[in-house]
Amino acid sequence: MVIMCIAIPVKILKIIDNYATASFEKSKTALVDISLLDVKVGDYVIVNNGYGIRIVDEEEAKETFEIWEQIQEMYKMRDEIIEPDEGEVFDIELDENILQRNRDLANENDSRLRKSGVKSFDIMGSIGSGKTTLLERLVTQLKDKYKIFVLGGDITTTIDVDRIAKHGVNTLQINTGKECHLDANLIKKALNRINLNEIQLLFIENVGNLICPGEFPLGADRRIVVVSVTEGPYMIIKHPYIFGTADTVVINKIDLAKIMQVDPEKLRADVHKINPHSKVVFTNAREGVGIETVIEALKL
Ligand SMILES: Nc1nc2c(ncn2[C@@H]2O[C@H](COP(=O)(O)OP(=O)(O)O)[C@@H](O)[C@H]2O)c(=O)[nH]1
Ligand SMILES: [Mg+2]
Repeated sequence: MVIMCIAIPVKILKIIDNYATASFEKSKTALVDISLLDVKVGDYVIVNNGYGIRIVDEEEAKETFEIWEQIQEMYKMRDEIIEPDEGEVFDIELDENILQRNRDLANENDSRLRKSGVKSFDIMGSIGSGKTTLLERLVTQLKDKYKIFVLGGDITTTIDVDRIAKHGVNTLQINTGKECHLDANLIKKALNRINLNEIQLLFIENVGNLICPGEFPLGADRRIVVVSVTEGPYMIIKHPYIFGTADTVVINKIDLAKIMQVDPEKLRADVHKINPHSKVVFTNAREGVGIETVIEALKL
């Protein structure tokens, strides 16, 4: 089977600093990071993971739109599920330059944080898994021992950082707009606004998602994934990439395990199948159960 990748260009409508609004598929608009390109209003741009990566001329853009329309017609007619042949991997277009650029910036963030003696933690997990509740518990227990700063990543709103700020620690919100993850560039910008010599711990709550954040290291010392038993028995085996990158996995809402008929020990075994070195901790973050063990796992 041949799988073709087609990148659909967007048309730049309005430029605000490093960002632009752009139109695609006739009536939809998107926010694009144009820091990699020198674009002007009216240009057509190929976008990958929110970054404009290449300017294309109008003729090429129109040809691509025509192909895209034909593909959509084909999809309308299709009612079967296409599966890869044995050993075949679907070609999901991910520009290696973007990922490499992110890794370079993550390394910069990492050395900057280390130079200032700041220990940093990237907290990932689905929406509602309990990331903010866990953070509230962690900052409550650790704030007398360490100077803590919390960065909150969300598509929009400051609800989570407001919850954490109530515990008397400094916070900063990063709104990603439409992006499903934080990236090292956003963290770099946030670090410019923090006096790193005045803090000892930096917690970063990533955008609620189990797929995208895995691909975008931020430069934090440790990566923590929070998964709750209410997400069902298959969340871990379905997302091997992100669990493969986690130093610590927090299995939360264990108070609901029986009701959900999910065996936390089975989830622990799933993590260790993917990542034998990952530490696994069971918590009920709402009631504060298991928080000491998380703190030990983080060596704090
Ligand atoms: N029963 C139970 N509820 C929890 C637990 N941890 C978090 N919650 C609840 O789950 C919901 C989502 O939690 P939140 O921390 O906002 O999740 P986030 O989206 O990952 O930051 C809130 O209503 C929390 O009170 C837990 O261990 N047990
Ligand atoms: Mg949250």
